[in-house]
Amino acid sequence: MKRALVTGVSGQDGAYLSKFLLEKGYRVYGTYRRLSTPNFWRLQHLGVFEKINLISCDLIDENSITEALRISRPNEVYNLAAQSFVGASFEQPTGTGMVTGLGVTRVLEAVRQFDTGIRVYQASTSELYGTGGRSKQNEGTPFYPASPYAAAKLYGHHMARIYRDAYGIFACNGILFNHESPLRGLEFVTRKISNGVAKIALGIEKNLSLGNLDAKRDWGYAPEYVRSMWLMLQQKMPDDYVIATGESHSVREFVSEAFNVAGLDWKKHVKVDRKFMRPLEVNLLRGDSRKAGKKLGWKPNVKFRELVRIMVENDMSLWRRWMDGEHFPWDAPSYPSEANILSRNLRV
Ligand code: NAP
Ligand code: G4F
Repeated sequence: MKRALVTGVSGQDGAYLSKFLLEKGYRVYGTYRRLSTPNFWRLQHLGVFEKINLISCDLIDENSITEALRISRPNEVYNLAAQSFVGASFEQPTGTGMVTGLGVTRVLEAVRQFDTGIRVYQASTSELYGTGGRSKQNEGTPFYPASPYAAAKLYGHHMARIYRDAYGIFACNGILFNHESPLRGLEFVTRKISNGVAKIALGIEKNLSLGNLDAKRDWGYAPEYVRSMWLMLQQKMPDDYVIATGESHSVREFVSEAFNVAGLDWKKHVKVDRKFMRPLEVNLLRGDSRKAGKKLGWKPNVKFRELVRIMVENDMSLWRRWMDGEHFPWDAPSYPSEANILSRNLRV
């Protein structure tokens, strides 16, 4: 039986990937951080919580990474753990560098010392392209990161390549464009919108405050994207791949489509609040995943409109069940209104 270690198992991708690997017959080990309140709702939601071997580990603590490798003795490591929110990286630039950047080196170095035969997937990102993009971005497009998050990820990206070239470690960078789902964190714009629309449609809230509506993203469906991570580690040779839908839509289009699903006019409910704008913005991401199509046989099926519908209908259905008195593991009811969270822009 193959063994996989997934760092960041409590996150969106960690949850879907674990389910995928269990279905493939893997023994799955997942690392989680010690938090004051445990955060396993996604694994519970997917019905896989009991099937995963959980190991406490923090990417700032190298001993905990070595210990995770010793306990799991994996064939494959999927390094998904990160401070993954671009907005927060402007507020915590050094912390983001320590986790999202140096954390990668800690994982790679632990692998090098423990067993160089372990295959490593590094969660790289389309944010690496930053402000430079105009046409479709592929593996040859220059990187020009535009946030502390992206700069940290670029460092991790290069370290994975360096460990591949220097030590022969089978390390792959998955340059994944934005991928969303009902399990997306509530601070990311798609889920913020789908949850906001559901609450407005059900009369729980009246308005939704957002930042830059003009930014464009290439949004895909997370359960399909985790398959590409696994495919990368099954190849003969390690390599880096862009994973994307090839379509780009603005935040405004996402908003309009999401309110449509609920039969509402977005213009009556959406306010622009500059507190949700970033000091530097990535205006346009649109990926070219032809290499992944050709070499991995990977292609996306769920496109923009279906993705929006899946997310809005899911949040509406869960809020209805919750209001009917049903209680289940879920993030939305305990998530505070972002109105109470000050941004650095407004603190000065
Ligand atoms: P996510 O939902 O934010 O999950 C991040 C995971 O990392 C969580 O399990 C989190 O644990 C964990 N984590 C945070 N800080 C940590 C630390 N110091 N030590 C150990 N674990 C830590 O992110 P995601 O959307 O699943 O994304 C997975 C990875 O892909 C991330 O590296 C992200 O940067 C990258 N990525 C994501 C996308 C996307 O569109 N989703 C696109 C490209 C790349 P807690 O639950 O305790 O917070
Ligand atoms: O949903 P977002 O926060 O995602 P972002 O910044 O694109 O990053 C995500 O995708 C990356 C891949 O490209 C990952 F590497 C990263 O880990 C993360 O998963 O913001 C999307 C866009 C931005 O342009 C943002 O300025 O939406 C804009 N936006 C407008 N109003 C907002 C809001 N973003 C958030 N989070 N909240 C708003 O109210």
